[in-house]
Amino acid sequence: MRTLYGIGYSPWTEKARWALDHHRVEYRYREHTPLLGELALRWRTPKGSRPSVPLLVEDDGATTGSFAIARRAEARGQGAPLFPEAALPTIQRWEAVSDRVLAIGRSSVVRRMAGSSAVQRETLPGFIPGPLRGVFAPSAAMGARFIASKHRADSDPDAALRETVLPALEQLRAELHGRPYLEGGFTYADVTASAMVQLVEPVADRWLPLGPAMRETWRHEALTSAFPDLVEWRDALYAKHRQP
Ligand SMILES: N[C@@H](CCC(=O)N[C@@H](CS)C(=O)NCC(=O)O)C(=O)O
Repeated sequence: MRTLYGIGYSPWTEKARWALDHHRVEYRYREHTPLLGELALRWRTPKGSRPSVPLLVEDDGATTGSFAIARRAEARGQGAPLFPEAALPTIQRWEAVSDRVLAIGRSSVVRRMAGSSAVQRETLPGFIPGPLRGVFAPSAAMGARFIASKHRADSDPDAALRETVLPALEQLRAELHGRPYLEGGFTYADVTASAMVQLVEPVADRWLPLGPAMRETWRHEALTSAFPDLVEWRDALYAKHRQP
């Protein structure tokens, strides 16, 4: 059975799931637990690739990275293409920006996670029963620190937000210019660019469920006030193109 390993709150995992669902590719989803799941992740990752999720494991091999998984979904699945030839330069440009912005988001989230036992409890694996979640919360904090060191988290995520995220969102606003799509129709450029809006205001639980503490951790009040149009754009994309 085709299996996608991911992290439920990660926008990279969401990009891969969106593409797989768009192309109606069947798969089962398995949650990856940072640190605890590292050995299994390394074992499943193809030689020469960096072990990270999302990771798609199929009978004939494994694909790592949201972009490669989305392309694989397009090759395997059905429905309107997300990677039309003419849109490739736009898609690749926004993919690079999105990857950098999401890395800053991860740095910011893992830093906040390390100091919040509420977020730590929410991100523990589901099999840990309610009364024990407080006891196990520090293991989630260790997982967050592990991610920070493995992915070399920005030492000053707030500065990176100002210097990189803000201009990226302004650029997105300018390029959209009030239109529903970055290209003539819905493409992966919209999927990858809209993932950045998760740092502004996480999308509703209906699409990507988050615990209340994790939701607050992603959200940036100043960005929410500055970019309501991008939140509206992202929500309209989800309403039209994302199956719950
Ligand atoms: N460029 C990659 C980035 C993937 C990535 O950074 N994944 C992180 C998400 S936090 C991860 O795997 N973290 C868990 C771990 O490394 O154990 C993509 O598009 O999928």
